[in-house]
Amino acid sequence: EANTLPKDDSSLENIVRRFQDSMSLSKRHKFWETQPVGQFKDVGDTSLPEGPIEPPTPLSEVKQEPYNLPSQYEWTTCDMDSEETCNEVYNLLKNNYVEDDENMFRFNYSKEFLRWALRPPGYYKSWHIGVRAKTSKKLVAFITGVPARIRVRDEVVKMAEINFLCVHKKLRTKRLAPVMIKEVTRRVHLENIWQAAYTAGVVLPTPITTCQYWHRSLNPKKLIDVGFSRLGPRMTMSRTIKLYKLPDQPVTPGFRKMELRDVPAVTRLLRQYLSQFVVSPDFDENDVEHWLLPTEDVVDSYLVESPKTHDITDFCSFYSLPSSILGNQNYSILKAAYSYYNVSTKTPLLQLMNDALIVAKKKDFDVFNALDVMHNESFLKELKFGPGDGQLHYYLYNYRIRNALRTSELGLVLL
Ligand code: MYA
Repeated sequence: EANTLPKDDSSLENIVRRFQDSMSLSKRHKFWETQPVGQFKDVGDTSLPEGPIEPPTPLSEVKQEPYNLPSQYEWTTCDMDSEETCNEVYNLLKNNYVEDDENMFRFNYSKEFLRWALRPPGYYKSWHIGVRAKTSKKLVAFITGVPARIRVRDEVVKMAEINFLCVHKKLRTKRLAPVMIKEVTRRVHLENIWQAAYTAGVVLPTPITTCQYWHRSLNPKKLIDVGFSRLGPRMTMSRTIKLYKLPDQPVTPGFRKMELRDVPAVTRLLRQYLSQFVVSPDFDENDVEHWLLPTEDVVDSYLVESPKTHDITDFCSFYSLPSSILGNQNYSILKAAYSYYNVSTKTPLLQLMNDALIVAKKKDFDVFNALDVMHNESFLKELKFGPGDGQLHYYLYNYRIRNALRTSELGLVLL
């Protein structure tokens, strides 16, 4: 025991510790405390190295059988090619996935979106994991991973992006989530992958950064009617509608939808742009074709082709993620576009994103959302985005980052 000095309970260290213990940040996390993630007690410890927290184990030592579930439940691998399975997943999420703090809205990912999100290049079917009730075969829980190469500083790391963790409302707080997380971890390890990236609205040990959503009204009347936004002070409905009015057509010459033939140029543009951030995906042409080539009602991408040189100089994209409106007489769906990856080299980012708003409005989206990542802060206020409530925390599994990042150092958008 190196420290033989009696500990004075009133030492600053102890006062700080008792204060932290009383704060939510050091709530005990019985599960997360056992996992190779940055722990709250290590925040600020500059002696810890960046990189993997624990080394890979030999594949022969990875547990070969699934983890045990409570006896009424069984594992299932969800085949997203199957219309029937895709429907079951869609319905589980539609009824039980993420809601806002006031329970007014719930994400309603479309089936086409789920197929897109879960079948990128090199995906593993075994990472699309469901839990069924043994007797009724009803799908009651879900978690997924997809493979990605994520660059952290100058290291490209093979990771799993974990998403769509969902436990049926009737089965909450029974510690099913930790079993699901351990099972997806086991199946990722079986593919010799040892790191993961994920986001959550809840604080867990320990975010690499914490982002905020900003919202740009496109259909202010509906947003106010459904309680998504409120009339500002000293504002009337007609003044509000006028405030958010947009031109009918994009203003940038050469602004057009991305096509298959643009994949090489967009890949070059995006790789160059993303290289400046501390954490970003390492996209190749296959990834760009999958993640950014427009897919109707799923993802949209536009670019600026110089009318003179035909160079591709700028790029913007957004994905489509509607929310169910819970308990409104007049509307049942909120149509939301989410800013994805944007690159400006010639067109000012402000003008490029204004054109993105214009095309989103034409496609009948009610709201355009963006996180304060990458260079987004440079246009949010000027383009009349307002800050949302609630935060989105980004995490890495089994990879330590010494200090939390600024949101503008993050070049990663998860779905
Ligand atoms: S984020 C979206 C999460 N989904 C929802 O919010 C939908 C609505 N909510 C639910 O379905 C349930 O409330 C869920 C929890 C399923 C979230 N991420 O079973 P429990 C911890 C990680 O009794 P339930 C997304 O999809 C919690 O702190 N952990 O709780 C990314 C506690 O642990 P501890 C979470 O409410 C997911 C334990 O679970 C989350 O019935 C990334 C309680 O379990 C959360 N969002 O179910 C997953 N919420 O005691 C991690 C709660 O320690 C991936 N918990 O505090 C890690 C990388 C894995 C791969 C690694 C490969 C190398």
